[in-house]
Amino acid sequence: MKIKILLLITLFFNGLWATTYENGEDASDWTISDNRPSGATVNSVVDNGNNVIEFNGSGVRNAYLLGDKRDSSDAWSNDEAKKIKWSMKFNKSFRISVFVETTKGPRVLYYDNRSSKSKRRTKIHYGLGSDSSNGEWKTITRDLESDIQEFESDNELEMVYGFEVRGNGMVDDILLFNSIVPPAIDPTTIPITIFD
Ligand SMILES: [Ca+2]
Repeated sequence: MKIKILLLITLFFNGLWATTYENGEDASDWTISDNRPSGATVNSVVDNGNNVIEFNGSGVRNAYLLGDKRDSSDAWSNDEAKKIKWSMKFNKSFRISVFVETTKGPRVLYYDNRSSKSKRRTKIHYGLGSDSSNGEWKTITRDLESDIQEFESDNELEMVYGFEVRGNGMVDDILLFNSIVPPAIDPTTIPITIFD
């Protein structure tokens, strides 16, 4: 038992359990994937003393992409993680989409401030409730494979490609991980893998 505990701590500090794709300090990896209406911006800003990514445009009519929607040189192409975690602050409508590959083909999981959930063709929707856009920082953790299997019990997650935001607001600390739940501390303060 002692050996197992030590192994978990070692994995934790070697960063094998999670990959951070955003810590808020550099917005240059983001692209504006829907720039109509024009004028949308994405920047690294300081909020409560912490670097975060801020999206400023025409609300949900603009979109901002990290990674890619499909396999490409920009895509995360993470075939190990089954879960995702991010922090966000919105005070109006938003939509966060996670683009993945499954054994049954590409899927988009998207999360917003509605309260329903549904699946239409390759798109799977989960509402996080109106409280998710109350203007305060929220940390969202989703088991992507479970979210897929709730609608497709015989499907499996194969790869995660990227993350898209619609809406005016902020995000921070986007990471993919496996079975160990990340601690409630800023993951940028521990030596985990940073994806450039
Ligand atoms: Ca940060």
